[in-house]
Amino acid sequence: MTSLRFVFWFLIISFSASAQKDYKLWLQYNKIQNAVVASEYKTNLGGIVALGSSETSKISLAELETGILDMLGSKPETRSAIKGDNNVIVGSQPALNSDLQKVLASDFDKINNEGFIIKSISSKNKKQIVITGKNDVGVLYGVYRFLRLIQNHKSISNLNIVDAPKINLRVLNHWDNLDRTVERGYAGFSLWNWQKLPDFIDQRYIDYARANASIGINGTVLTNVNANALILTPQYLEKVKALANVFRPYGIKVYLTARFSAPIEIGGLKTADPKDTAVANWWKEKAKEIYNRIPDFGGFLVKANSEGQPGPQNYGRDHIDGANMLADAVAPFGGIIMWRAFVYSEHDANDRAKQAYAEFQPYDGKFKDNVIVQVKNGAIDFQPREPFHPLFGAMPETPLMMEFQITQEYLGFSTHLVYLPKLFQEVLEADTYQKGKGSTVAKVIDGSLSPQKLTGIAGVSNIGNDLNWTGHPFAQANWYGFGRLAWDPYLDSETIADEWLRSTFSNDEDFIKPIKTMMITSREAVVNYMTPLGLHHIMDTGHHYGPGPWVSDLSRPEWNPTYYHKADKNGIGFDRSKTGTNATAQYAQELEQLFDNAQTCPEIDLLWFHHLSWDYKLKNGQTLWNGLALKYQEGVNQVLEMQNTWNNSEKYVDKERFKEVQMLLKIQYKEAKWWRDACLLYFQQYSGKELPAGVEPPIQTLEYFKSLKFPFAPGN
Ligand code: BDP
Repeated sequence: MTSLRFVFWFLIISFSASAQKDYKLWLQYNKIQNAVVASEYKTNLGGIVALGSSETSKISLAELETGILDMLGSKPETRSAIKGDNNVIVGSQPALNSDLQKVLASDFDKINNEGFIIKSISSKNKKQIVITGKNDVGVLYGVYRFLRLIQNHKSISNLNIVDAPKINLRVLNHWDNLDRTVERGYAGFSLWNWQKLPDFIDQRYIDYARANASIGINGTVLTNVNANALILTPQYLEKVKALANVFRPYGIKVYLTARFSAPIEIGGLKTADPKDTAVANWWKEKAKEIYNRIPDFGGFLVKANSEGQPGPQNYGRDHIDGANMLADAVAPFGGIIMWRAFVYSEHDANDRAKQAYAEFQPYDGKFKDNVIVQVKNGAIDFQPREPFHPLFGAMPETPLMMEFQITQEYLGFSTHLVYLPKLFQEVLEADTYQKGKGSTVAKVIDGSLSPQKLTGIAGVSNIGNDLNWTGHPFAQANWYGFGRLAWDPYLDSETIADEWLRSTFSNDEDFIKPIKTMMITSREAVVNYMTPLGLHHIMDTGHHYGPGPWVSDLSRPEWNPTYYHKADKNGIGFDRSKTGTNATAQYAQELEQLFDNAQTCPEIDLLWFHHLSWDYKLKNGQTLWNGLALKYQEGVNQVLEMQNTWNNSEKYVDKERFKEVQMLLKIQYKEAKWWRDACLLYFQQYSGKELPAGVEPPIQTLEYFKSLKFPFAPGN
């Protein structure tokens, strides 16, 4: 009996320790076992001198203390004044003494309001480390960066880090509904427990804010873009206020989605026409009401006249009328409007990829100062790979906000390991040629190409109430990586993977090296086994789970995968060149020419821009059919390799997370084969050709794959 009880408690304790690891994200603060590494830190960390008394300063101090305690096993002395040496002095510029202010003056000139300085200085022959910024949130960011250095076993003996975010609005978009379901959410239900708010503050809200602050995210849109007007009623605004109060000390502002027809639905008006005075006044009053409760409310995110959402066009007005009316309502309080450019219509016979550009480009320069236009990274919809959205190269007079999708709607949900910063980096590095060579998307959105009053980046959140937040332990890296790239869009995704792995799992080089390679490969793997060579949107419709290239019977043409791949006896691909829809003309001339010609078009985008015969010769000498089939196989092989790599890492990882990832990779492998077999069998009907050597023959029939139905696939 006693031994049984012992086993039971042992199981409970080891389960919770492991579960906590999953929960703790990249803030593990693992105890440093290497004595040499630890001793450098201990020498440098004699005491902490914390200046400032705001809530944010208290968080900075507490974080520093727990971080150091967990990693080094003892806490530095807290000193009320700078006595002796080897202190960490933590405080904002105004709180520093005049000597320090002088020493750091030129560094302060280099940073903006959210930036920080981490510097080893020697004052009166005493060695100190200063962590400072212009305000307390900057200091907090500095503290997290400092702790990451220790987490990653980097030296802190001679520090000189001066860093500031390059993009001002670094925002998560939660597609969370008021009933706690999450549109395209694969990690459980919404974190926001509206029923218990405002009185019950879940510890998770605090941990969420902390995780975001640690990577520099400074805004959160709490609600789905397919909005519900109820969030704007007093009852819900009280709840929003409670969340805003939790997030504020972490430097995070709250935003809401505004349903354009709210004046009718909750305001009792007969119209939501943006030119109607009563409507404009209703929004002004609503803004006042919100700002009374939440003085630093960020503003609204709006999806209008898109996929059935109401908008100004319902009243014969346009996006400018709608956005500017709302902009006027929040302007007196310093609020902003994030207006989405994700529009396409079933009544428009034009190529869907061209529609957002056609509609929005002529608006360049016409939005009010506090409007930023939010553009998805590609012209269709968060596919495994898309060429960058042509709007990024075509609206120099308008602030454009990047919208990435962190949740993996089209990339295997939370069951597939896909390291998205690799995708994000590809988009950010893409050259728009707007002002000649080197006009990258990153320079467009950070305002360095054409100066902008607002700069921003949004990521559609992959967070839910799953124990590990994101469903897949490695999906945490996508949240982390989004934050890091939002801070600095020029960072390398490999460096980010390195940081994340060290902070989340282990510093052992024998673990880091192969696992980093696995992460980096994972993005190309998903492209290969789902949509190689520029194919796109061939997922099963509605839920987007699994392959559905055969779907052709939906009422809206552009909801059918057949619309996108156009496979027939003559070949496959969407002709967007001059001979087709001429979508290539939406890009700068340099790119237009490059994309227009199949010979010069990058092969990764080949079938995005061209319809080519099955016998078309690829650069490697293979026919298109063979090349396509081999790509599908390559994707499957890559997942197999990922599995092997992970299996070899067992000794570096706690049991729980090791097992979780192992099981998930098994599912991914199964589903990669499903993708390969279903797509190849389907396309083979048109190519009429055998599978090339090296491609495993499918075990199931096409009919079998077509018969699979998933009425309860999550997130739909
Ligand atoms: C699509 C999603 C849909 C979103 C829409 C959007 O399937 O759930 O509402 O994007 O971004 O990809 O508005």
